[in-house]
Amino acid sequence: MIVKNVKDVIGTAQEVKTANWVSRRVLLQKDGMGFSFHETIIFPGTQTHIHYQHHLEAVWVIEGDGEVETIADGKKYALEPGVVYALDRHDEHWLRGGQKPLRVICVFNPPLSGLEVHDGDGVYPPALNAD
Ligand code: 9YT
Repeated sequence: MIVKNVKDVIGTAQEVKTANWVSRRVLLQKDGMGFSFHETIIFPGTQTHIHYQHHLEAVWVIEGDGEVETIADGKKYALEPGVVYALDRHDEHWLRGGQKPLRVICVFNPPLSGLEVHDGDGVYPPALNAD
């Protein structure tokens, strides 16, 4: 059995930071679960273009506030604790932080290897994720 604490990821290579968010990737491809499992904090007032063309992602909001907008239809969904969204169609979207840090738990299938950040099109590459 694998037992980890997110505190042990902070400050390591498994904590990936950008201008808009920090992601603590607690379970990764190397853990052999078939998914990766992250705690992510979206910074207030930020806007991130995301399009996971090679992954499915589910997101569970734990605290804070924000908004997700699907680009194909312009629909906006308020994010608050308890909300779950799943990008079951590789949905291209905007992710916006609100007034307070937005803390979410994310699952990626296939799993991330650990180092990924979004490219200019909001994509994580598949090449790092070959099992
Ligand atoms: C919710 C979301 O997609 N945030 C961007 C970062 C991502 N969750 C990650 O790499 O952990």
